[in-house]
Amino acid sequence: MTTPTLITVAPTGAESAKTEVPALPVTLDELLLTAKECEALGAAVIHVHIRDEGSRPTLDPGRLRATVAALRESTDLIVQLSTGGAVTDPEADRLAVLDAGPEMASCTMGTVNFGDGVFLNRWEFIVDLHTRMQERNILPEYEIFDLGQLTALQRLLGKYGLPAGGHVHVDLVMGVPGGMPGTAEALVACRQAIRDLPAGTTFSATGIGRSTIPVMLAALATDGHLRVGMEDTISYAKGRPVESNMQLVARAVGLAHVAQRPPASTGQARELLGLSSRSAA
Ligand code: KMH
Ligand code: ZN
Repeated sequence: MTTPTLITVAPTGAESAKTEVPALPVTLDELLLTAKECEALGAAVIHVHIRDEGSRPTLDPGRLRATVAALRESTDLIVQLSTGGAVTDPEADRLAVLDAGPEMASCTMGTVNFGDGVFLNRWEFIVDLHTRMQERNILPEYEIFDLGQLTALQRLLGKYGLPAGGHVHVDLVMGVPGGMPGTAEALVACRQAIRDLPAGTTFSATGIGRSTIPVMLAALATDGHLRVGMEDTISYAKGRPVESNMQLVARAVGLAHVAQRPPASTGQARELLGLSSRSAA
């Protein structure tokens, strides 16, 4: 039986400025519209970064809670909050993201150079995020920017146990300047390392910028799932800015059909991720 394709949309991120990328959803209304349209096209998970009234990245607890509530109210998407935030966000604020009670949250498995910045993820901080998510019944998406971070994940699970519910889900973030390249070869190397994680581990992959297509094709060919969106990709093709997140989701849906692995519904996605038998925190 073929595995359906879990499609995650990451619509906003923390890196692009609204002034430079006007199609970026930055207000709650823009985010909700994007979420509903992407769900209708075939996305099942939304990876959420929010912005303040000046369109700057924020981890404001009130705004995060309101965002989770509004997305739950108007969509059936699995809401995954970013605990990565922006490279400048302090650890305490990143941990406090969990207080908004999402169904999922990201947990990056190591420090990585991130363009001109450093995305700092100390071991103790990772352990804190992992154990707090266990306590609150929040499913982590382990973000992997480099091959060795999969070994760090193996160590984390060996020492501190599986996430609540027992399912492990990984997202390969490829092609970040400072991380692993966004190539089929690098993805296959990660795929091999994922085999050393607990049985049933699922993975998605995203390629930053122009690596989006090779990464998507390689993920589809190796039983992987897809993450797409304007957090990672703002050029649809050379010289063609992305018009909307829907355009990226539609392309991923099309490729998933070509691969004969149609998009997972939100219900199928919850089954795949072991979320269907539990309630959100
Ligand atoms: N914005 C990056 C520094 C995550 O969301 O967890 C981190 C990031 C990863 O986007
Ligand atoms: Zn993110």
